[in-house]
Amino acid sequence: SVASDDPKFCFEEVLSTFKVCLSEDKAVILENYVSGWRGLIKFLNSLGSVFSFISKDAINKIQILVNLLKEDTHSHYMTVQSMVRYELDNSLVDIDKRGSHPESGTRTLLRLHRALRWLELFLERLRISSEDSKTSVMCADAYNESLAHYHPWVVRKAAGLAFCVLPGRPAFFEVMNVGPPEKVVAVLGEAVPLISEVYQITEELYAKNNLLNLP
Ligand code: 1PZ
Repeated sequence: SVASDDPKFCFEEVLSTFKVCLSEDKAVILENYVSGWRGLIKFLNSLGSVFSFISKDAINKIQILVNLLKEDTHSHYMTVQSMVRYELDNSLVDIDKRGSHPESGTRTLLRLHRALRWLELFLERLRISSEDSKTSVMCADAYNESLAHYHPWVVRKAAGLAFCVLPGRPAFFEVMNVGPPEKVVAVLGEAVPLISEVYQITEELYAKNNLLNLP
C-alpha cells in the first residue's frame, strides 16, 4: 500500500519522478505523477505525526488513482489528459454537485493539483530563503496564497497549527537529505520549474474543460 512504503526519504527522488512526469508531447503521465506524490508523502511522514491528518487525506487520494491504474479501464488512465477525456466522455465525473461519482479520477486529481501549487510556492520560498527564515512562515504564506482558498475554516485552523511545529530551516534541510544547504538550494532550483510546468499543463487542461471547481 501507499502508507507502508520504505520510510527513508531523499528529496532527489521526488525530483527524479517529477522529471519523468511529462511525456514528449507534454502530457502528464499519471503513474509518474502518483510516484511523485508518494515521495512527497514519505517526506511529510518523516516530519512527524502532527502531519498525519494531512498525509492521510493525500494517501486516500493517491490510493483512488492507484486503483484506477489497476482496473480493466487502466488504458484510459495513462495520462491526465486521457483520464479527463475518458471520464468526461463517459459521464464519470460529478460536475455541479456531488452525485454518483464522488471519487472520479478527475476530481481526485484536482485536489492534489491544488496542493501542488502550494508546494511550488513553498519550495520557491524555501529556495530563496536565508538562514534565519522561518519554515512555518514560508509554509503558511504559500498555503494562504493557494490551497487555503479551497479549505473551510476548521481545516485552515488545523493546518495553521501544524505549520507552527515545522522544524526550522536547518533541520528541514536535514530531513530533505540531499546534502549541504548549497546543494539543497541547487536541487530546489531544479525542482521548482519542473513542478511548475506540470502544474501549468494540468491547470490549462482543467481550465479548458471547465473543471477547476469540481465538487
Ligand atoms: C511541509 C508541511 C506540510 C504542509 C502541507 C500543506 C497542506 C495543508 C493541507 C491540509 C489539509 C488536510 C486535510 C484534508 C482536507 C481535504 O478536505 C481537502 C479537500 O479534499 P476533499 O475533502 O474535497 O476530498 N484535501 C486537500 O486539499 C488535499 C491536501 C493534500 C495535501 C498534501 C500535502 C503534501 C505535502 C508534501 C510535503 C512536502
